[in-house]
Amino acid sequence: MPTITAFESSPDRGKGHARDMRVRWAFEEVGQPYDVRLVSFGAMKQPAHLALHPFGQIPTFEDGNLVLFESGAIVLHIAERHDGLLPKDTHARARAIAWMFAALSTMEPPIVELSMAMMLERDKSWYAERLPMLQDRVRTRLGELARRLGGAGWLDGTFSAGDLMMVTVLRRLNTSGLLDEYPDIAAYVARGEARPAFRRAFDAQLAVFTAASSSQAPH
Ligand code: GTB
Repeated sequence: MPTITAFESSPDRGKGHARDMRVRWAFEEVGQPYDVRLVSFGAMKQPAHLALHPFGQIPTFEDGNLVLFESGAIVLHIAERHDGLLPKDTHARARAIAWMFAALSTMEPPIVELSMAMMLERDKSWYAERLPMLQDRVRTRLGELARRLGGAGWLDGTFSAGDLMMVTVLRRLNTSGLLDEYPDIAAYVARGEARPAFRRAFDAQLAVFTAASSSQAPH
């Protein structure tokens, strides 16, 4: 059974924003059981974990003697080895992979920049001035994505790994208020979150947070 790593105690308090969520979701979509090894922030920077992940992060993936890092590479590996996340048609498959890259390299950077600022920079003198600029960079991408998506259910026909990746990236905006400005995108994210495989993955990562917080609660 493949094993992935995830935060022992996720800073998002179980909201499913850490990048193990997309890997869990991919496993659930294809019906592949998996194990999870939880790692602390300290352990991530120790040699044993650095041997799996050169940047000392989660998630990692181990299956037999294959070790992978980078959530995109892990999801692609799962999608290539199981039915359900990539179309059989060669061109449709290539387009689904292009959407995975679009999610990771076009949409995710400005979204992460905004969410990091909202998490870590609120008390800084520059925050009020910087925030609208970061929001507008995200709006530009959301507007472009909304134009392509229109009222369609998924990005390119049937649900694929491209949608899985895009929905996990867009979810990071859930508390920003920006998704409300793009109803087709908000509906798209909600559609992804309503999939039974998403719910199972979400509940699994939430259970880690719930168990960690109850074990730390004063007795
Ligand atoms: N490009 C890599 C990938 O896609 O796998 C990025 C991996 C990554 O950023 N991992 C993060 C990590 O291990 C966890 S997901 N960080 C620890 C470190 O770098 O020392 C990023 C994340 C963290 C917290 C929240 N949150 O609190 O909402 C959301 C996302």
